[in-house]
Amino acid sequence: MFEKILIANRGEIALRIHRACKEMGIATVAVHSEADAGSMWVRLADESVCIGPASAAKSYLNVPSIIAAAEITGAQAIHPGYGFLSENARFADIVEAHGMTFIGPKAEHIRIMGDKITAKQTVKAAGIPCVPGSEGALETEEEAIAAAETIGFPVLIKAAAGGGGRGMRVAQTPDDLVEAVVAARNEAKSAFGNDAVYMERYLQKPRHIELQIIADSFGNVVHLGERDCSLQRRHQKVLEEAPSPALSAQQRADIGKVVVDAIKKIGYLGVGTIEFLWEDGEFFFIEMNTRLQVEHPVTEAITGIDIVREQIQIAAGLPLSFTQKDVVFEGHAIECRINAENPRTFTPSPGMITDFHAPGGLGVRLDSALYAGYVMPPYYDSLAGKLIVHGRDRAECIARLKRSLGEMVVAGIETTIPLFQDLLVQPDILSGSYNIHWLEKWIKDEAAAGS
Ligand code: MV4
Repeated sequence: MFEKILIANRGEIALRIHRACKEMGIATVAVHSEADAGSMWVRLADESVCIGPASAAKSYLNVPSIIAAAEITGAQAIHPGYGFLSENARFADIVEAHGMTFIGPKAEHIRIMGDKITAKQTVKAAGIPCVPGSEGALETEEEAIAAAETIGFPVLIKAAAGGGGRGMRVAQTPDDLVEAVVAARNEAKSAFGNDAVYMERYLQKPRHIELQIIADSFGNVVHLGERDCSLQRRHQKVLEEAPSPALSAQQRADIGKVVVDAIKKIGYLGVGTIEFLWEDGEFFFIEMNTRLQVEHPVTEAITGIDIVREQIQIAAGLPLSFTQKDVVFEGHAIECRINAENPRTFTPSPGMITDFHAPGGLGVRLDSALYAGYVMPPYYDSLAGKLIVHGRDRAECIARLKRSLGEMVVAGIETTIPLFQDLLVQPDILSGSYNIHWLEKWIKDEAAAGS
């Protein structure tokens, strides 16, 4: 087992990883930018190294600086968290080339899944149902027209190097097609330096349901159930829950088996999330994430499994601590991503936290690095904390979530806490009847009503 792990990330996830390490008796190295020098996870870590100025490009994305920090502190492994370098195959290769362990999948699988075309081809060949679409990248207009005629309109043009919604264009009719392909290709080129695009049938009202899997180096693969992440704004998840209100136990078991068998065939290692669109009872694969996800705590809440601990154990060559039959789903969990933003305009609201009080009680978890006196910096994402609440069922979970939000104090900046308090009285939210478009429509309607 590792004696020392360098955490190549910041904020709540750096603290989360630090916590798992300390409980395992592993020393931690925090790396931080100049702007994060006074932060909680730096203070709690056993050692810390300043890796550069505030800008992420010069600090948290600065590979030579991070590798140097690992070498001077003698870390045996690096945990990338999520975002930043967590899905950078070159970084994974460099870490391993320096004799350290990258706590994550093999670089080969990061590359395969990072290209959305090879990702689909790989998982489809392994038996996972995908959205009907083009075989590969669209090279010519004629190919696009032929593919669209086979798929049927409306179709969606997507960037192979994309994800998170960038470089996507819908074509409702044949007249829109060429323009949609050209626009998607141009955006892909400027955003990713790669203009490869592909086509899929456009699903009009799906839910976003993702399956958590974990695989060790002995061929054991287990799924930890699903998370419903349909409540998104501009491709940013706002609220996630497990299990999905829409799935039956049979549907969960069925897709779980298909995915576990496929992940075994692929030879995947570590934690991973298979993203589906779910519409009219059918699953359609869209992407696979080869990292620990922001919303992993809702899965931890209903399974009682420490996913980061398992991830570290797997990276150290140990087997999973459990088998599929040991995984029992208990109750319901919901996560609110609380951002340092105005709750109506979503304008970022960095600044000094003048007062802070975390909610507590049975089934309440707040993953946050905030404290009274902390200055929320303007240089990074606006996530201030994740409030994860568990209950014996969805109704109890919602009641507890509302109570927790009411207790929480973050003074000195604006946060999206009021957004969640408004959401949690909406009939569609209370009944779980929402799809991927629900939140943006509700926000737009609220703004129009001048609320
Ligand atoms: C889709 C889709 C409809 N049909 N693919 C958005 C980002 C990326 N994860 C894939 N996305 C979508 N792909 C087909 N064939 C709709 C979306 C989509 C979406 C997906 C999940 C959650 C929120 C979303 C918001 C807008 C569009």
